[in-house]
Order: sequence, then C-alpha cells, then structure tokens
Amino acid sequence: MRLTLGNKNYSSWSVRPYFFVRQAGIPCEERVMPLDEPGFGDAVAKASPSSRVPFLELDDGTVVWDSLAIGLTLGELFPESHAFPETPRLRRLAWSACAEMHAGFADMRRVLTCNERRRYAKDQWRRVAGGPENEGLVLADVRRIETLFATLLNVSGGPFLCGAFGYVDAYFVPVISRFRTYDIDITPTTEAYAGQLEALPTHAAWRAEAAAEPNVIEKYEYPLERR
Ligand SMILES: N[C@@H](CCC(=O)N[C@@H](CS)C(=O)NCC(=O)O)C(=O)O
Repeated sequence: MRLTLGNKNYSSWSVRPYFFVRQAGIPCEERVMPLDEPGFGDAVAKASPSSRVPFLELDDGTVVWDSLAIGLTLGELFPESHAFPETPRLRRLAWSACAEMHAGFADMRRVLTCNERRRYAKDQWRRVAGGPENEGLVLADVRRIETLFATLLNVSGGPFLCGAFGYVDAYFVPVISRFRTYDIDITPTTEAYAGQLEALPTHAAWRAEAAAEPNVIEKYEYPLERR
C-alpha cells in the first residue's frame, strides 16, 4: 500500500491521511510529489484519477483518491486503527465533522492558506483577506469550527474530538496549523484541544518534516510581517 502526498508544509488535504497513518502506526509506504514543481501535473494526472493528491494505492491495484475516501478505506482495512469511533453516535458526529470540513470553510481555506512552517504576526492576514467583508467570512468559518469542536468534545468528553484520537482529529490538524500560522484568537476549549494534537509525537515529526522540505511555493507565501 502506498500513500502519495503533496508537500507536507502546504498540502492540507495530504496532511490528513499522512498524519493519521503515522499516528495509528499503519504500515504504508509514503511518497511525496511536491506541488507546482515541473512535471507534477503530468505525473499526478497519470497516477491519480482526479489529478490531485493525496491518493492511496492498495495492494490489489485499486487507487483511492480524496482524503475522505482514504480515511474511510483505512478504517475498513485497519479496524484496529479506530479511524472512526465504534460508538454509533460518536461515529456519526465524526462523519459529520469530516464531511463539513471536506465541503466547507472555503473562505478560511482561501485566505488562511496552509503553511505550517510560517508564523505571521497577529492580524496580518487581514491585509490579504480582500476587505472587511471577507475578513468577516473568514472569522465566521473560524467560529463555526470552534463550535464544532466544543460540541464534539462535550459529547465525547475528549480529550480528542470523539474521545480517542481518530481520523476526524487528523482532519482538523491543518486547521489548528492555520490558527497558529496566522495567530488567530481561539477559545480556551480550542486551545486545550490544539494542545492535545500538538503533543502527539506525530505532530513534532510533521513539523520537522515540513520544515525540512526545500520547496517554496510563492503563491502560498504572503509578504506579511512575521513574528
Ligand atoms: N477533495 C480533495 C482535494 C485534493 C486537492 O485539492 N489537492 C490539492 C493539493 S492540497 C492538489 O492536488 N492540487 C494540485 C492541482 O490542483 O494541480 C481531497 O480531499 O483529497
């Protein structure tokens, strides 16, 4: 089985399965295809039906594309990884949260691009948001995500969204990363949850591997003041 990813620093969709596979200890070969490098377009079009990363090649030759489908597949193939909770109520909440992330938060994703190794000074992101209306849309996404966290943590009792670490948590790792990159104000509940994710050994490994990547994608680097 082989998981193909984009840059660990920038490719938020790739970070999700990468983080889960690592944290759950699933045996899987890993390959990085850096986005925007010459040859990326042709290579990814040949290998991935959607021409996007991430994708997972199974031993029987099946290619599973899309971060959400990969999570569901990992849950099926590796039940001991507890990708999704066994308790039906929690499982349905995990599905809902992943689906909402997968389909939503376009304003936050567009403005607060994933860039784990960068740390901008507070409120600098507003300069690239495209006006007060867009700033409001980004903040509305952030607040909805915080409500989602609070709801799941309240039902499950934590420390992760559905109790034990699962795919839903890997799904929100790049969101917490964005909050850190852009120094977004977050509630104590979100802060405590972020601390749980950041304390995982996989998180330190991800940060180190993202920092070590040589590729810089200019369109994801803002000329903003850093902290
Ligand atoms: N819905 C997809 C989105 C995948 C996606 O947009 N991947 C981006 C990188 S984060 C990509 O492959 N971009 C390459 C391109 O558009 O050429 C998923 O969840 O996996």
